[in-house]
Amino acid sequence: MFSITPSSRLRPSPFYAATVAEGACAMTSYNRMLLPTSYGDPEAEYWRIINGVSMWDVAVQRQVQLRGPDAGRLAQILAPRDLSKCKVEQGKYVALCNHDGVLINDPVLLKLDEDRYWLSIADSNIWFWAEAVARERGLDVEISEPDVSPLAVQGPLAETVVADICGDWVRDLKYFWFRETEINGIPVTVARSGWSKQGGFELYLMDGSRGTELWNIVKEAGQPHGIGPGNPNWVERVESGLLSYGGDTDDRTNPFEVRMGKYVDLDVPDDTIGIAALRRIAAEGPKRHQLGVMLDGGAPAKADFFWRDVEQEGAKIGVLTACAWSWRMQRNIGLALVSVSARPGDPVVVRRPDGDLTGKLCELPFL
Ligand code: THG
Repeated sequence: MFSITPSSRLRPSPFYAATVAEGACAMTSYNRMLLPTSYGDPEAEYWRIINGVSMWDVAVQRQVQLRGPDAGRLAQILAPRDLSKCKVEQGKYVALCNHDGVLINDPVLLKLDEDRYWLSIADSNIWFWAEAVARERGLDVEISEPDVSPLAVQGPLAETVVADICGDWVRDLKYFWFRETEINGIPVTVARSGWSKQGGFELYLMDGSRGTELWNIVKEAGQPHGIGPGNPNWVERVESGLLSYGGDTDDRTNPFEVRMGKYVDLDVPDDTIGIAALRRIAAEGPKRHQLGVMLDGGAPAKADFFWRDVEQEGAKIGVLTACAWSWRMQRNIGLALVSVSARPGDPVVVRRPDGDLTGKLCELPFL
């Protein structure tokens, strides 16, 4: 159909050569990089994550490093979640907001040291934001992008594979905790995390010249367990209700609307960006909420109807932000951002040019 024109604006992932060699055949854009999204057999890629183990190039989850005496202060100013008890080698999922309480990114924050943090970001430029906030507040902290590129190993057998590579200590890592180590002399940070609910790890490669080498080590260790290449899996993430910043959010979405309220602490210091707005929204109650939509019909619907209007009795109540054919549920399921007046169990119509779909709202996650 078309190809992607190479450009020095599109930063290559250290795993780019390896993913092309594996047969990557579809890519999407994310943080001004390319993210492999398919190796040609979506169903096999899906079942590998559900039943086995899969490896993904997620170098697009770029790191914004905060370093210096005020790094911790800046982290707390940026993130409306209490970080005062966050330990070195611990990570936390945080909802970065602007001054109006609008979600601008949902990174994993990693505390590497008392004076060094990474924000492992979703698809928006937090480097500019962190830099501007640090300068405007007169903080003693340096913002940079370190040479760090995550490789995800996900699925029920991921722990076995990563333990074979790194040792049994990885089995004791708690969710979002991490440790720096070496694999065959390659510097990596190993974290128990990843964008799936099937369990797994992320190996943050800290030497971009060794991507193919690390890829091949993981591939070889995973061979006995049927490892194969995959992607931040769209179907699994809809089933599990994992948020896609920018995919499920618009330019006025706040964390309470998209089930991130549990990651917001209203008693963080008053100088945390957006906290005044978040306190007000929490008191008033959000106007929209994210629910699932269980769609009728027993065949996969064409997956081209994102952000379609969702209606109830002929009136628009919100939008469908994602949709997938669930192989486990054998039906089309979607994520919707709808008015709080719409409740689980309500029948809805999803409007699309090639035919409306009917369905029912439901609680998330699906599975
Ligand atoms: N790993 C790393 N960086 C990332 C992502 C990742 N940056 C971008 C993007 N993903 C950030 N978004 C998410 C969304 C959800 C989760 C992690 C990152 C996640 N959520 C679980 C949930 O919602 O159930 C658990 C959260 C919790 O219990 O604290 O894991 O994947 N490095």
